[in-house]
Amino acid sequence: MSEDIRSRLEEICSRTVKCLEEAANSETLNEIRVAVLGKKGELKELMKGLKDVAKEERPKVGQMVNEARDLIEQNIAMVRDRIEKEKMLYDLEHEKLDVTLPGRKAEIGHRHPNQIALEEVERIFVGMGYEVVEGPEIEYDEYNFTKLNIPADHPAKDEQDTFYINKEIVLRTQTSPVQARVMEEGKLPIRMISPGRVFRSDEVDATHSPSFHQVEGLVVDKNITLADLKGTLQEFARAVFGPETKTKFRPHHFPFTEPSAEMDVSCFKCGGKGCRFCKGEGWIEILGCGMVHPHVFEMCGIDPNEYTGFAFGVGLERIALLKYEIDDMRLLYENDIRFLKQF
Ligand code: 2U9
Repeated sequence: MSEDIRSRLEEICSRTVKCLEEAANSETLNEIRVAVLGKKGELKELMKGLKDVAKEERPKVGQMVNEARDLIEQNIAMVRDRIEKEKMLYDLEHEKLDVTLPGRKAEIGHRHPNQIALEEVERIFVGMGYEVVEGPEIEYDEYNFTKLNIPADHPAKDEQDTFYINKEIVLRTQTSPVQARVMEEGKLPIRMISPGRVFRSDEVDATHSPSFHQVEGLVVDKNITLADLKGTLQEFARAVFGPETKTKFRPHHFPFTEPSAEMDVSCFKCGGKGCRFCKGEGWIEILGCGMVHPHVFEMCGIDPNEYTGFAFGVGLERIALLKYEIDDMRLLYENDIRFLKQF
């Protein structure tokens, strides 16, 4: 019986070695390995016959099977080596790398027009000695409205205009609460701008969005007057729209400033004569401003008899739209690469 197994083993070994020699790729090699050494392979099948072998002969037969397995495994390793080398040589010969081909151009990002406008506004005010301060987008009603002298029955507090998280917490509708917090800290004088995202419950159209950006400014010191406000904002307008820019202050109303005004700049397209860009007016509205209301000072812990100050607010998108002559605000939010790559 053991002689019978020996001759079958010899036959399996010589046949397998011959097949391995002819194997041309790793798939064939694997098929051979599974057929002979696999769970249902020829050697496993042969081992099933071990039960018919006399007990004293079983160790000898077991050793013969192990030797046959070792021999086949060694041959598989040799052939795998040979196939890998052949493949490498083939690849080296056939895969050609043309080092003279031009590289692929990487897409380089662009600053968003809002970001360009913001950096310009920051540069101008930092140049005048202002600090840039940011604050939370989710605010207490108290900081967003009450401390800014906006009374409970003011229309801006309506749910139609403001996003409420709950009765006391809102998405800030302006960045003024940042200034209110700085005033409360009590370090005077103050010369600051606060840029950031604000939220109003507006429908989306070419000039409105429920989320946009503002830059607000605040100066508080002894003897600050309306002349300081006018001089500062005039300087700002000339830095943004050119040295020939004229400014005009029209009386207005804001609850947090008294007196209040809106500032127009002479149209930088027609120099003030009137054109399509300024809708024939010669002037373009840019920002709101005013002297800080004494009530606001009191609510933020500053004595209005000792200190005065001015504040202003400008929509960042408005500056970006005007500067780059973009006629629809929605373009600023869509992040279409064809639009953004122009800046
Ligand atoms: C404090 C006191 C006063 C901030 C001001 C404006 C005028 C203003 C608008 C511009 C366009 C909002 O984005 S917009 O719609 N803002 O007109 N903002 S004065 O006054 C302050 C701020 C903080 C403590």
